[in-house]
Amino acid sequence: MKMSTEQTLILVKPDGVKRGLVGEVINRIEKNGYKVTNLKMLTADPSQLTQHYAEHKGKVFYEPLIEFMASGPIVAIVAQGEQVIEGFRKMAGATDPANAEAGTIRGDLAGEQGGKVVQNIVHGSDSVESANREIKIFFGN
Ligand code: IDP
Ligand code: MG
Repeated sequence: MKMSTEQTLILVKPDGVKRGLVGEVINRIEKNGYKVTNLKMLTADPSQLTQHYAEHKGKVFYEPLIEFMASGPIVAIVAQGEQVIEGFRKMAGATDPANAEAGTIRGDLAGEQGGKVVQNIVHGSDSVESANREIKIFFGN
């Protein structure tokens, strides 16, 4: 089996912070055997968000997404572990909370948000390249 210790960028989005789910998200990260190696609360500035979500520019949900992500404090977390990138995305569940399975963060905790896909509690990097790029955006070099 291929071993690879990775780092990923996790964001607890403004809905997660407002609803008091920071501890719950961190607890799930640690319970799954991953290590938190960096952590901070911030209100993201527009340049961080446009860089972070550059791949979505032009999509219908892009503007609402940027606006939502700037609407309140977020918590940025670097987590490390064996295949943590894919592992955390499995823990997060499907992008649309309505499709997210029970046992996932979005399935368990974002189900009651009235079909607002944008408010799905967490972000997790989707590849090694994305993780490196996104960690720089929120934690610098
Ligand atoms: P991911 O967060 O599961 O990787 P992406 O497709 O990268 O999903 O989308 C980034 C974020 O944009 C999502 O987490 C969600 O907040 C928002 N989003 C994605 N698709 C939609 C949509 O169809 N409507 C509203 N918001 C969306
Ligand atoms: Mg994504």
